Amino acid sequence: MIDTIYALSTPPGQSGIAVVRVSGPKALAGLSLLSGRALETFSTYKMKLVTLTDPVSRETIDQAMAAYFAAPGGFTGEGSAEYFLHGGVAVVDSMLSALASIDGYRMAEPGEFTRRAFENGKLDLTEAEAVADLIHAETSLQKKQALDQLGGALSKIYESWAETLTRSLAHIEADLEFPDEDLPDGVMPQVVPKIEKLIEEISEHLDDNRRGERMRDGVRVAVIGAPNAGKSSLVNSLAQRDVAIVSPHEGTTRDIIDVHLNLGGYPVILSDTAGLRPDQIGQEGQEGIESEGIRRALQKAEEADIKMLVFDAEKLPQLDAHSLDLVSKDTLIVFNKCENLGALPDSVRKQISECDPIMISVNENRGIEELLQTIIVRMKNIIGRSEAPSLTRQRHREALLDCKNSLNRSLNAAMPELVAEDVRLAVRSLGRITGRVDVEDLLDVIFRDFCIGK
Ligand SMILES: Nc1nc2c(ncn2[C@@H]2O[C@H](COP(=O)(O)OP(=O)(O)OP(=O)(O)O)[C@@H](O)[C@H]2O)c(=O)[nH]1
Ligand SMILES: [Mg+2]
Repeated sequence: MIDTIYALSTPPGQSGIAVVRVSGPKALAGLSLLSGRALETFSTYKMKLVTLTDPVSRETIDQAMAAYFAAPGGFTGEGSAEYFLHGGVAVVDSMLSALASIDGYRMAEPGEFTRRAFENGKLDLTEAEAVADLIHAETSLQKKQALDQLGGALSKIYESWAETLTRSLAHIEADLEFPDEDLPDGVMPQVVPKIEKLIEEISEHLDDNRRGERMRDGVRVAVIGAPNAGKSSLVNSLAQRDVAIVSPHEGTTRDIIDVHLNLGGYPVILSDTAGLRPDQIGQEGQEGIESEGIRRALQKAEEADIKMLVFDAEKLPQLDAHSLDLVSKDTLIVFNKCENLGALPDSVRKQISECDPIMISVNENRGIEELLQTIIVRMKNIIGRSEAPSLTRQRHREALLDCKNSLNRSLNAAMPELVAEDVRLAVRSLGRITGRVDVEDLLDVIFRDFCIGK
């Protein structure tokens, strides 16, 4: 018999209400046992005020609201109960220990409720992943992406592709078995254009600048530049809190400091880095720490979606040579400490001619809003252009690439039997994204990322 699982679904600690969730064949029996009421008292989707009593110690646990969802309703698709308790530590503890004492009950693993919903066909895999994304969403746009995916936006695309392929496969197989005299060339002339069109659609879907993944994980913005240019000051100003140490000494920041921000609905990981000081690179001892910091800064710059290069306006017309080496046409150039600067000298403009620099003064809070808007516009260019649903995980990308490879192979296959085999493999790859085909090996990996109680 399947275990009945339970877990606290709200965060541990004090709260107004704590929700404990139970799912499995004994959900209703447990509700009846703890409340001392007959099974028939409870009807599906109805809340009831109950007094819960520990079946072993006979101590009162709490006066609580309880709801029952008969299978196949509710989230998991199996019988389930939810208890809305007073959110105190002792109440929750005694509830969990009472549940543990019931025969056939055990604590749920992370993500196990959602896993059961998947296994009972309530959600496909992309929708189950969207549940985790929705819980982790920190910005409005992340939330929108997760809700769209939960609503089946991705499933619909992959299922329609799988359906097109399955239909083509049926035609090929029918022709292999019962060749049609009226079609001397077989069905391939009809099937090939369909496969070609699908390859094109999959390529377009894949060529999305990793939009969905960036929206899920955050756009990476690295703040780099010479020591003392005011990078940490700028990061603190954008984060609106003191995350990094600021000092008049060069080489204050040694390690990377990542801050997660919400800029205009876009999730951003802003990284403060060590000032680039070429004479420190390759140094040993104390200086070696700075040297390592610089190495990490350069690596961060390399990996970033947006490179923000900060120059010290007080040093003009001198431009830090090491920073200049990192300028490309996509670099976002910022001059800080501009409170006393009129205009940029022509010689300086020439050196950064491809870029449109932004003049700011962190100390006087000038130009920060313009800088913010510029960052947001750049992020829109990177991830926000299209309304089409976008894949959100590397796993989706790999399966789509497999699918595309099989389809490309099918176009060059020597015999219709081999075409059929490749198309069958392509359908399987799509099925692995939504979980329609054997994905047992994937499940542990996917549901491990969930929290307990979901
Ligand atoms: N005049 C002026 N000084 C500033 C401004 N912004 C920062 N500073 C000062 O510049 C100095 C260096 O600032 P930091 O933010 O520590 O510079 P950093 O680029 O992070 O330096 P490192 O971590 O050493 O690479 C501090 O004394 C700041 O107070 C500004 O807009 N105007
Ligand atoms: Mg710093």
